[in-house]
Amino acid sequence: MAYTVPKLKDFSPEAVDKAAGELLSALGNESVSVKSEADKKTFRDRWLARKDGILTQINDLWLKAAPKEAKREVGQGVNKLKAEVESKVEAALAKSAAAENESSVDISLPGIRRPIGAEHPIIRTQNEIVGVFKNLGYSVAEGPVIETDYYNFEALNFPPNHPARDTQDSLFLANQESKPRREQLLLRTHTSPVQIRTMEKLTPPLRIVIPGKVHRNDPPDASHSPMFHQIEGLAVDTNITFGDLKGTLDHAMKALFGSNVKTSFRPSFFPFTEPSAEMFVSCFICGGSGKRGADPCRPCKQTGWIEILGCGMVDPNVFEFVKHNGYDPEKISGFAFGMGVDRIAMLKYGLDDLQLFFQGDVRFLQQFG
Ligand code: 2NL
Repeated sequence: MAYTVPKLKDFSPEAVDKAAGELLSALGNESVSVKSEADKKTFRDRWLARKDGILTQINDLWLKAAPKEAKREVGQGVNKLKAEVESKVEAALAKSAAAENESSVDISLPGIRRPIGAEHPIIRTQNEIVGVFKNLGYSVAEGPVIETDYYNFEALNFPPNHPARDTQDSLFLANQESKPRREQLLLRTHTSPVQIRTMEKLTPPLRIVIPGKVHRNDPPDASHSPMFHQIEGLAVDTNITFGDLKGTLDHAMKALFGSNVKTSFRPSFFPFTEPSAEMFVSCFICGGSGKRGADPCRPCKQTGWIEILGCGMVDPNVFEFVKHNGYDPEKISGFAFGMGVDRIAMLKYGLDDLQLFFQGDVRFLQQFG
């Protein structure tokens, strides 16, 4: 119930004091809920308005109504009470003004700029390559960057003493010596472990591409980095042939570098494919001539050809590790390929220093916005 000023029957100092106490306590309660500008006006008018505000009512109901002999003392009490009410109302109004300032926004301040970044040129190149294979119906698979020796080497047909298994070439995690070799952890040196992991999960036919970060123990220079990016692909089905490999990769290179590039395959070796090949594309800088005007073409070293990826038919020894999931090398076959995204991005953007990608210099990166 809202407080109303009572009429007094007893005008003794004690009775006036008691009524004053009740009035101040009502004022205290009401001042808590004063928040908005409208609240403030209502609150101020209720207590201080000259016409019928509570202070005016005190004057009428307590002072003017007091009998002659009590007037002096009631007057003193009422004056003291008026002063108190005025100062409490002012304090309540000031307090709610301060709270309002805290929560309000100063729209004259400059805004916070949140510049939109750009796709890193390596990721952009990666997405373009992955996109070409997606259009052919390939799925995208990803996997862990920290791998076991088993997935990174053993299941990929690397012999036990292959140099890549040495710490000279691969980055192993510390304190692994007590574990059996196949459980030892290292930073994956290629994305191939994800192919094995995917074949363990999905039965053939399978068509996947795997983009991701890989690590090797190489000191950084203009063409090396201990961290770089790879995209590998794998197609497994009945009757997959080297002709399928050539047709697929020839199409992919034309989609990436233009329909007039030519492709060429030269014999090579990888532990996980047999036969294996390196694929070259005719130089899309000089058009295959080896020359730029009178100058030698640098990206292809005047040969007219650029080595772009490694590939081959999946070695039956690799399928043996996932034979239990439908990959019987007597029944199915497959091709696989792997390419370095960073090197392709360098060729695409005409860079001669790989390190530019990793230094985070905005003057370099802004050119790709
Ligand atoms: C390169 C060569 C290659 C593969 C990667 C692969 C994976 C499995 C089985 C067979 Cl599970 N092969 N991957 C095959 C040939 C070449 O990469 O120069 N990469 C940068």
